[in-house]
Amino acid sequence: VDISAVKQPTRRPAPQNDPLRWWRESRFGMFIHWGLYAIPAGVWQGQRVPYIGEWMMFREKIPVATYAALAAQFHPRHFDAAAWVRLAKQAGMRYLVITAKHHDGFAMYRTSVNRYNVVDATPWHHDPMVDLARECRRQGVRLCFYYSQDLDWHHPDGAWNDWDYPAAAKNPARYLREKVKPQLRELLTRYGPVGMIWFDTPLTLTKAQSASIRRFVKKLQPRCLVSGRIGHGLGDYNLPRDNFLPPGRLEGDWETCATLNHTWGFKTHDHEWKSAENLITTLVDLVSKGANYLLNIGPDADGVVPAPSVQRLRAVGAWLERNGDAIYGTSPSPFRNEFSWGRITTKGRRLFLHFFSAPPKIFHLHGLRTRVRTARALGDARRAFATRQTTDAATGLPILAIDFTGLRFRAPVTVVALDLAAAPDV
Ligand code: H79
Repeated sequence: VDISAVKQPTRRPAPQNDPLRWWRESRFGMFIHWGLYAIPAGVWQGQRVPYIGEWMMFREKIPVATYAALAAQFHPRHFDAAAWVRLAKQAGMRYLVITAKHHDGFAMYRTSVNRYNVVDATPWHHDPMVDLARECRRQGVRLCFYYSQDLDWHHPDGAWNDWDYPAAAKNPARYLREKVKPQLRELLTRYGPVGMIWFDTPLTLTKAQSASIRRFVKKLQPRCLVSGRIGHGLGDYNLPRDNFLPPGRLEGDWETCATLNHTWGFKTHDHEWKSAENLITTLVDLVSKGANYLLNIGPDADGVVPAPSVQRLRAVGAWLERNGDAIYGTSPSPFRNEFSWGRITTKGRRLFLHFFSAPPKIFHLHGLRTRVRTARALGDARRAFATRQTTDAATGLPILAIDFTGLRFRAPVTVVALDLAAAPDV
């Protein structure tokens, strides 16, 4: 394996009071899509509706009155905020982003703006965000709210419902004034500190309108982050498209949001789950490229998280339990990002080699100029592997040889930490 190092620009260290700091260090978060769409769960009038579950209303052009009637059936007897947050903790996720209002316009929290919300319109009469806020505080997970600021298929002035409301009559400024801002005010004043508002799908709002939403958030909670999909480059960090896995190193702050199967909102018949191995290597890959991983669960209408999701998240958590040092608070290494054998992350004076398969007995890493003190596998610190640093006579490039005799490779990713005499230089 030839691993010639190509120098990459390194990220500037964040000042202590940078509001992005917790988010950068977290690297792994839980996305939760939960709303009325969990009731039809991908099936409408006996037919399976293609596409993601929470887009049901749009796909079927369901009239507002018909869709709103779903609320009468929403009574999630198994909702357990403590269990959801515990699952996030067990998975090693450090923040949680839940749909406070998705494109269907239904508020999953107590709002005074209208009666189209989980407290007033359902037999449950309960605000789950109160419980989640309490549990996040108790268990040490950052609470964040997803809020669809542009698409709203319920409000006459919201974007994209032209089957109930003629597009020509829409007044987006009125929608922002009557709904978006008053509801954001509620989310930012009633649940304690909010880590971020996760805005989504900018389609119609102008730059001035997006900027005014951003200012509104920051006025209420100056340290609350604003996701990249506020639009017009006004977010605190960048979001590629849903489920996007970047081919290489990214500059700046990024987050990939992704599903566990093929939908965000629960669907009865989507059983194609990504494997735990896939999730772990994806987490490593994203972090090595400078992106956070925001991984979704879609609880059903009873509040139950699908068992395959639970099982996979726990497997990721078990891996992070041993290898979290190589993920949390790390940055992409100054090396080229993708290696045939795996990935590299770095933190301070440590370089973490993430092997996707067992390395050869004598492994070579080219280009590292910094002296290596020790090489140890994470989760098995007893054994230090012998290292030797030389210079390639032909190219003049430094070569590090690591003798991996006795290394026990544990699938899917085994991490070897290199303690360096200084921050890595290539
Ligand atoms: O919340 C999840 C999705 O519901 C949301 N983002 C994640 C986090 C999302 N919003 N929009 N999209 C995903 C993609 C929208 C795709 C579209 Fe289309 C392409 C809208 C219009 C063209 C496909 C074709 C859907 C409707 C028509």
